[in-house]
Amino acid sequence: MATKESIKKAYQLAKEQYKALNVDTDAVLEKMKDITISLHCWQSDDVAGFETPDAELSGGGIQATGNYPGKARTIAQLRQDIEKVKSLLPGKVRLNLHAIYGDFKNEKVDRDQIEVRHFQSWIDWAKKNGMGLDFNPTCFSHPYADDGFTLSSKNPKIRKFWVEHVKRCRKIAAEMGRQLKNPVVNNIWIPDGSKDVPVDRNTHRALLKKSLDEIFAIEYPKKYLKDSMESKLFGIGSEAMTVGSHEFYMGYAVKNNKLICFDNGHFHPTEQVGDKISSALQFLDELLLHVTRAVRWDSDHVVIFNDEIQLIAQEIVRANALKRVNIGLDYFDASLNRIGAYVTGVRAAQVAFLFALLEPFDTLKAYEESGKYFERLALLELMKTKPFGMVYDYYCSLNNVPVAEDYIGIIQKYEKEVLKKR
Ligand code: RNT
Ligand code: ZN
Repeated sequence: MATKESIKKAYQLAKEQYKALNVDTDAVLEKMKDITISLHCWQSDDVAGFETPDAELSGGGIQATGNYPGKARTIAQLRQDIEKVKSLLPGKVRLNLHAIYGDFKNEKVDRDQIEVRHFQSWIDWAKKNGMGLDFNPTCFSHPYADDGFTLSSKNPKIRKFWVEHVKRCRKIAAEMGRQLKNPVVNNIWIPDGSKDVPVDRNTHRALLKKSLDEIFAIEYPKKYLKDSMESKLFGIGSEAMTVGSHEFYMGYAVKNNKLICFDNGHFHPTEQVGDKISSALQFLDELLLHVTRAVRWDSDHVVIFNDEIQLIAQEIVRANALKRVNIGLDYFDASLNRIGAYVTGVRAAQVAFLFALLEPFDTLKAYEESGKYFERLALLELMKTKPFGMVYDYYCSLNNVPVAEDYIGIIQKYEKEVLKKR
């Protein structure tokens, strides 16, 4: 275990190295305070939720694989886990809830019946923990999602049911935002699509548009609620067509001044979400990110510090858009310690933003503008071996959370004392 003193010493050395490139590490650490990561509640229990005691993720083309012991089975356990995660992270976090995580108290509440009261204990918990909340309608794991269409269903009864669900979610989210004095992003993702080549894509998309128009007919103040929509390329069982494609939601968001959510697992494997950010920001006020790691497909692996996430963070920082991008995570790996999955993923995301903030952007830009492409390339490569880990360690130390590998032992202890006993 490194001492505070040695961490500081290492930081001083790092500071000098960055200073030589005109990068002020103290100022960068100040900026890290502006980076809030929204923790997706669903890594804690493999997207099961609390509608019934034995609920499981089903349908929707997403899958949690693995059966590592210790998943949260009650609201109390989930809260305990999130509090543990929070205690191991520097920087601000919010909690991102799905509608199936309501406090239903053994009552059978169907999705078209949910109300603010089912989430009041979450609002109170968030207030107590000084956290903002985000929200999501749950348009999967339900008999009415079994035929693969929800908001774009040709069955009027099914479509009406889901429209009602999402309307209620917006109402709940706006009330959360009002009580917490902190806007809640309500992100709509639907699994709608078809396994084989359909002939009538058009009607499904027209129905989705109609449903969204109905859903958004009620206006809520932006200071309480931000509406977002998440596109997707394909899912298991919807390989041939996804109704809510990128073009669909981009068009809808631009026309109606909504947020678009980029999940970096939802595009062709060589497409880069990082490259999309400065395009979308020309036309939209704000974005939402679902930062994830796709391994060959939308596999929702734990986020790591890879090229993809580096580019996402760099493009946000380079475009000076930290205030316009809401950063959420989205993965659910059931094959490893779930608390570890959270902390490792959030730390990787934070390191990506720190790495981006430590970039000598002005120098790089000057090289670019004067056609000095070798110099630009060389400096970009050099930045990869600069001691940003020492800066991150110091950031952890300043925030009184475990530094470097120290969090591993703490999570092992939590596993032994808490998770294994569940
Ligand atoms: C699914 C989407 C969506 C979900 C969550 C649980 O492909 O990424 O965001 O992962 O709503
Ligand atoms: Zn997502």
